[in-house]
Amino acid sequence: MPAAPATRTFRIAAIPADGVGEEVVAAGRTVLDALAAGSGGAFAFDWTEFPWGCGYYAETGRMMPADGLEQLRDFDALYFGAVGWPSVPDHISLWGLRLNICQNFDQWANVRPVRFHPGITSPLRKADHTELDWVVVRENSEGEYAGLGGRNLSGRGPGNEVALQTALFTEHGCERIIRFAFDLARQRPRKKVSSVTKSNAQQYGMVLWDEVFERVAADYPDVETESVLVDAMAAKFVLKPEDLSVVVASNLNADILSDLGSALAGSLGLAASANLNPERRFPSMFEPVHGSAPDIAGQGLANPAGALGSAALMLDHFGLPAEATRLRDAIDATAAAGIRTPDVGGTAKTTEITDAVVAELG
Ligand code: GGG
Repeated sequence: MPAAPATRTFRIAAIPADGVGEEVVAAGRTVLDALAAGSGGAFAFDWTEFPWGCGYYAETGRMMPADGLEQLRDFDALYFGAVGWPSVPDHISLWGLRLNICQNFDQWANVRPVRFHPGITSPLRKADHTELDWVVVRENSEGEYAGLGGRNLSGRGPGNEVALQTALFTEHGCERIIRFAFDLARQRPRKKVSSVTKSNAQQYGMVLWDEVFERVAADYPDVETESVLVDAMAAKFVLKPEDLSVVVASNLNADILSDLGSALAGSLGLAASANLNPERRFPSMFEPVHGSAPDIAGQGLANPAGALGSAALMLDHFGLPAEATRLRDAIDATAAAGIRTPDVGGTAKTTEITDAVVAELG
């Protein structure tokens, strides 16, 4: 009798958090469980769900428990939804949950692929643009989101307040994310890295970034490079998208550019992302780029494609690239068959997309 394949069980912490996060994480869990069920016992997922977020904040005054990081530390991965709800100031919800996890688990590389999706209209789908296929690599541990600064610095009271928001750039932080971008570019058909700063106006940290980029680039003579100011890069995203492959930028700049990129692909709802701790000392976190979308939350209208694409990135991380490709193909086939949510011109509900992707997976 042939031996049954050994089961690899991946322990995943699901943190749907707020708004549409619940709907898209549920979609991702259903699809991943369907993949596991079809794997003939080769792999399985063991889920634990954590009810943290703005609802938890209303009950406890915290976005996650004091020992929340300890509770998450030993999982193989974290699968996150979205954070933010109008009842909680955005900086409190973001720092209390998502940024708390990213920074404490040293998830310093945020990988955000941007590409055309079959059957989805993009403002860029013009005959003279061959393909849209980039990866935005976002520095995810420091820069403008280092959390440094202060309020009430003038001491002069209301109406005269002075606040300071400091961006932190370390040579180590710049070098590791830039090397990550070059290593990624080497695996892609177009071996090119575009570095983005605003070093003409921000003359300390971003000049350091530019210098590190130039030094690291010398180690990758096979990779084409360019350094572009962020305002010019925003224009280039729209006007010359075919000239890009890997785009590496600081925390804030890449946050903004990747939203622009996903809108150019057709919708923010499409964009997937991975917050990686490449050393694997801590769990990495996979989440759609979009936020909690209070305007459509709870109505079954959320596009699960970003969350499903993030699940595919998690499969890559688990060393299951063939399964990741199957999942991406199933997402694309569903959209190409006209089963699409309203943000991309359809009428389908979140659960209908989920069921159609599961059906595509066979
Ligand atoms: N799923 C992504 C999410 O919840 N984003 C909310 C947000 O405001 N993020 C800011 C950031 O990406 O740093």
